[in-house]
Amino acid sequence: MAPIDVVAPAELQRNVEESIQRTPVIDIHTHLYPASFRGLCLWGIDELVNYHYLVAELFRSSSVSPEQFWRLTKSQQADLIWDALFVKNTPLSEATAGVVAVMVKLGLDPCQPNLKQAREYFASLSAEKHIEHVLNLANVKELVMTNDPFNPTERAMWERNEPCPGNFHRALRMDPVLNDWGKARQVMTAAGFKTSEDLTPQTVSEARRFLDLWIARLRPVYLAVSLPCTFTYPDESQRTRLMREVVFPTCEQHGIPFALMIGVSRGVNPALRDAGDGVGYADTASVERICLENPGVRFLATMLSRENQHALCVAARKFSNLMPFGCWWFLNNPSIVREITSERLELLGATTIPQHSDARILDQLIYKWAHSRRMISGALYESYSHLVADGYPLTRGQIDRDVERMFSGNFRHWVGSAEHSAH
Ligand code: RAT
Ligand code: ZN
Repeated sequence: MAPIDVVAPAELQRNVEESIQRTPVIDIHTHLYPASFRGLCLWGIDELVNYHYLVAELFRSSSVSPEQFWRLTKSQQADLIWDALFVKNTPLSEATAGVVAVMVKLGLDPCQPNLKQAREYFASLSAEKHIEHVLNLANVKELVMTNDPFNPTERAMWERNEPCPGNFHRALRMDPVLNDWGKARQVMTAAGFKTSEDLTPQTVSEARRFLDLWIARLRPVYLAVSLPCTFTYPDESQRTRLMREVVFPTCEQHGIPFALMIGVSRGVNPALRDAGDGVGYADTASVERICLENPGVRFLATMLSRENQHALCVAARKFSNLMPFGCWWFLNNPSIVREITSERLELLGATTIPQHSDARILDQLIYKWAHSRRMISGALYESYSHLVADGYPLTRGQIDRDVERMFSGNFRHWVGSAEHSAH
């Protein structure tokens, strides 16, 4: 007998959409902070309009130079971007359309000639209440921050033991360790760790002790790095040795996954600062070699180039310790999210984490998740409709189970008890 909740073909699309809308998500990579982190907790219209994705677009539609732009105050910068991209242009790009979606959802008029109305609205809010409101609107129940002990402002917050609510998980980000050992060393040395330029046995054990200390302090759900598109593993570099001798053994010992974010070309146009990074095709075979060499470590991986996505899926078919996640940064556009999600569903079923927001400004959760949900829903519906067309009796329970896995279950399973065992 067929199960009672088999979905009728005519109801399939609506059922998938409803399941995607009502299932809360764990946003596994953001740059958000709780209100207790004051200056690091960004929200409101000036921050939204000054998002570096929009700064990059400004110079295509205004004659202002980057040098002139950086001399302005934050609100002057926002005024300029608003005028150039929202008043004198139609907000067609994903980053501009996102601001419109946020404003409309919060009851603001996205066609105003200036930001006065929006500024008044945000000035009347409290950070704590607004965080709660936005998380509810976006249906994000938990999120993972990006926590950088090499950033002095952030380091000071953790050293002061600022309170951190339970739904803001920590991720220990260690870019300097693997991309700029000189900078990492300075921070370690200032904190009393005895490291040298060369990776002597003492340096290796001190670097591990530094990570142990920060793991104890942050109790992170994963450790993470972003790597350039030129990244190869193994190679003759210090980075390979640091990965092999410091990072991977630390992950294995603590039972904490490692997130590889590969494919950035940093500072392609340095005058644009944060907005000046680009993308490049990277070597997926390096990810395979890392997974092969470290069967005791669980890896999360996201790659920035569209051209790397298929090979990353194939790699995940070979290595059960590899979890592809998200459509990162320049890939977080509806058409590409749709394409990548379909590719993953076809190659890996529901065993991936389709998206993270990368939100830097709290309010962005609203549009990033609304837009991603729309596209994930389309891709999932398409996969199910092929299955149903072939005669499979798909049930509502199965739809809910798949969505729950992709939105939170897979991540929860991957990080396991990392947060607790990191004590
Ligand atoms: O997407 C972004 O905002 C980028 O600037 C980066 O932060 C990137 O996501 C990263 O984590 O390095
Ligand atoms: Zn990021």
